[in-house]
Amino acid sequence: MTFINYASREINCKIVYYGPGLCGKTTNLQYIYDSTAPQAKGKLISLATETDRTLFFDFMPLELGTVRGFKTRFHPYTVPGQVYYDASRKLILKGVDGVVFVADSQEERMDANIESLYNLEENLQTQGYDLAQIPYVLQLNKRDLPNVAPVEYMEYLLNSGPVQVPAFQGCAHKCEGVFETLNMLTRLLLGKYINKNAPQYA
Ligand SMILES: Nc1nc2c(ncn2[C@@H]2O[C@H](COP(=O)(O)OP(=O)(O)OP(=O)(O)O)[C@@H](O)[C@H]2O)c(=O)[nH]1
Ligand SMILES: [Mg+2]
Repeated sequence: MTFINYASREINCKIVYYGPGLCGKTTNLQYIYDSTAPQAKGKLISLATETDRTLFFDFMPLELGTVRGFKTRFHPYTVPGQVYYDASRKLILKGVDGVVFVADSQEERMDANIESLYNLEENLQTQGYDLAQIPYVLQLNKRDLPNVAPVEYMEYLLNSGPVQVPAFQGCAHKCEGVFETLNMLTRLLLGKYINKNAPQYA
């Protein structure tokens, strides 16, 4: 995605919510949509199966105001988490600027979390991206459920690479942790691109 347009003074960022099936990616986007003022958002487009599983993606444009004279527009997408929709996940990652990895905190979903994170790294690599170089935030979702793995254990499994990323606990279906996660990613994105590329506009 074209990131900064100096002529029109616009910043556009593509954000992708990634993670295993049923971890709560669509729920995050749904709550962002429900809690955002009408003038700041476009239509939420969801391509879903009859059982509300994401078939291709969810998408919703968001305007988050002006930063140093630049209009900031975010374009959050979710991928379908089910293993066999890998071609769609690859397509949706094209032009990505930032990633939210939504992990499912239920103990029995740890293998699925690891597999999905590995799948993310691999799909980024095939397109010439490196997860370690991309603004990236982790959300440990479904913390309200009784059978969750300890946070420290999940951090060890999913966030102990060379670069540790910000991690937030969430209950997306109650909107907890949803905006904390999104705000951190937008801060990382704007920090990375505005500070580096546009100091003359400060
Ligand atoms: N208990 C609990 N349920 C949640 C939470 N977040 C999402 N859910 C529920 O989990 C189910 C799946 O959520 P989705 O947002 O559709 O999951 P998804 O990651 O988009 O799934 P795919 O589209 O198949 O990849 C729904 O019934 C949500 O209401 C949470 O924090 N706690
Ligand atoms: Mg979904």
